Amino acid sequence: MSKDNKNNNTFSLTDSELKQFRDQGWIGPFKLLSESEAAQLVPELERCHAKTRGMFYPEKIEPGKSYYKNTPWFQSLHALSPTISEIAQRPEIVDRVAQLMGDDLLLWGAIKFSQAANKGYHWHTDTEFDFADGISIWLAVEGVTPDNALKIIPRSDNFKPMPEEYIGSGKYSMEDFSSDKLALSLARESDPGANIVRPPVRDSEFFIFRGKLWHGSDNNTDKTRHAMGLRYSSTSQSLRIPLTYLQPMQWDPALPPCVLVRGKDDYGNNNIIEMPKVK
Ligand SMILES: O=C(O)CCC(=O)C(=O)O
Repeated sequence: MSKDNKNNNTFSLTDSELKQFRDQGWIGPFKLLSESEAAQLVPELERCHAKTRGMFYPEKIEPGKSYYKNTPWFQSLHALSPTISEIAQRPEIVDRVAQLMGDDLLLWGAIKFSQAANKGYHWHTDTEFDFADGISIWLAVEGVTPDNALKIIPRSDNFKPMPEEYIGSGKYSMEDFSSDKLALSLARESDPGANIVRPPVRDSEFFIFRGKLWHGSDNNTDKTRHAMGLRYSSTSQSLRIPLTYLQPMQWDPALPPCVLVRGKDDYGNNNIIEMPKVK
């Protein structure tokens, strides 16, 4: 299976962007959507997310059972919507991601991240990226300003222990990790120069970050804000649906739907689907 390689990317990264990504693990913001596309994306994310069970980790995992045979994974909205799939394959994203990860690329995650007023998501890393190298995109869709965008800790992808290891050991709870102060003080045990950064994205713009960076969110406004997360990996990786978010990991027997967005698949490790067509 192959898709046209595009060696002369329209959206080339500058030397300083490449250096920032190498040194800090993130770059952006970059413009993606028009105002009307952003407005139409919110109901589309809601419509597709409603077809999933939402964020779900079974309390007791039955060996061999697939929890995703009949219900789509909440991270697979690209497989449910031609609109979402098309946005996730735009050259504004794929040209840049290909420069960071090579030309044989899969899109394997599209997620709705909505946070109501004064809500957020505790500091964490995405466990999927312990087992598959990859890149995340955070696209601001509605109600996002540089003051309530996703927070990251640059360079933290190799910091140990990770939040999940602290939580798994029982030393801290998820609620404890809502605190910037705690996350930063633990990150500084790995790197005394660590800091929290909010990439200055506004609606319709995205930033790119290494999948394993520590990140968290808080929406300190009185309105819901909407974002979309996208995930990309090289075709050499083996992508799986986690049934847990703490070690030891367990995986669903069903493979996540992936779209080949650039290049070819020489590995056959993944469940590659045809892109849903825009009607
Ligand atoms: O936007 C949020 O609130 C959470 C985002 C997130 O966890 C992610 O991008 O992986």
